[in-house]
Amino acid sequence: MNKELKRYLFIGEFDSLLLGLFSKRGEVIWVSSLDEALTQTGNFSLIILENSFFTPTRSKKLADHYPQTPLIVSNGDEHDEPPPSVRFVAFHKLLSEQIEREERLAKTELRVEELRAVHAGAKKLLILLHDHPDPDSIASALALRTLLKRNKQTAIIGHLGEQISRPENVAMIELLEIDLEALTPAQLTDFDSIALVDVQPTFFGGMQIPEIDTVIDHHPLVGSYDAKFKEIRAEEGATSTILTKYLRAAQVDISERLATALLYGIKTDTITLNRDANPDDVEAFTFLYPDSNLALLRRIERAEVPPSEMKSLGQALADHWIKEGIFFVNVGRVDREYLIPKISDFGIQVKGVEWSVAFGIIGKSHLILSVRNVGYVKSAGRLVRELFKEIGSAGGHRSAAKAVIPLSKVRKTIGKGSQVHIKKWLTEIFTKAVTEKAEDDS
Ligand SMILES: [Mn+2]
Repeated sequence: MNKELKRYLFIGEFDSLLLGLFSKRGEVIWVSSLDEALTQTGNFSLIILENSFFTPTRSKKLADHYPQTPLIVSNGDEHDEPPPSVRFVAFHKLLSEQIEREERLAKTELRVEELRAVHAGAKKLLILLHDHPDPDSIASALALRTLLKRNKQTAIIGHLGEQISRPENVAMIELLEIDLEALTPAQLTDFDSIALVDVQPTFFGGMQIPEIDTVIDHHPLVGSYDAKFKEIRAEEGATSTILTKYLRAAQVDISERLATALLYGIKTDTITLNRDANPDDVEAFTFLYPDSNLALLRRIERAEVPPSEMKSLGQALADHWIKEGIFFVNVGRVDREYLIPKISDFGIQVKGVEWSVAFGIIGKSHLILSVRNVGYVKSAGRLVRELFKEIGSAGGHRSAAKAVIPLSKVRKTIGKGSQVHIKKWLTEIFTKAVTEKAEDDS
């Protein structure tokens, strides 16, 4: 993505600030007479005439001399017979958009420089993900590694969870040849710099993790912590969107592999731009799309579900009930955690349902809940935090959230730990929370 060199010819009276802004985008030549304008060498990308300088004769001479160059008159006035090849542009409008865009890019580029400086001295960098790495987190890690001009020797992408099992994620890692390491907490001290993407330090709960240098995430800020570089953008649908903006601002070449990963990251986190997506996500998606390998993406998305799991899926769906517009599913004991969000996604499609709550028990030790809603009701993330923050880790976005609660805490809270009791308890607290009048919900 090499930017071609732009050359601008300004003729007439212009503010120096405006010329300064254009000079960031290319070379600016500023003259005050037609003779000067006609004696320039080389070609221009654009010729901009100031309103009072414009006459049909002058513009004709310019058009003859620079036949390849568009002429813009900074004038919103109507002309009876505008000469061909001259565009009268509401220049102030065009300019304000340009200026905003320039400012945004310049600001983001400065952020990238800050970020690079934070990790510049590190011999061994760790890009750490949450315990259940999903496409958004994996793509963001790849993007960060590219942005920091590092490779798999100088920047490890790791997580503290189990081996990855969700078929689509396994396919993504295999087909895009991404090296992801399952680490133990003790190994964290092997690195002299750590960056978190798609997760924040507070997610790791009471676990002792070393000092974190960088946090880049789109989940709402949870708790307080220190980091040299923090970019928390809860308005974005995916961390991949934040990293795509960084790569664009820094004019980094995005390989097909990286574009495909980022596109998939945005796609899964926003359910193809349907959930919690904002214009930035759409823009990043549109930008990445032409450079992505769509055939490969289809292979990732079509990842096979093991036949043994069809049975779990069927059994799980059998144990469902609907109350107050909430679709509940007790998935029961499962080996593969990804079945729970999968079933929750399915539940929100049921007619008349506004909420979907799927839950199951993993490893005989934890109750996992996956919550979805239709988007125009209370925030799912806030709701699960309010319900479970005292007894487990809980959080998420407006329409998708998750909670992980140790079974010991469940027993302490409700006195019992059987599935019958858990079902009753969750039905009660969710119907109450969902139907309760919202005090301050945004
Ligand atoms: Mn994410």
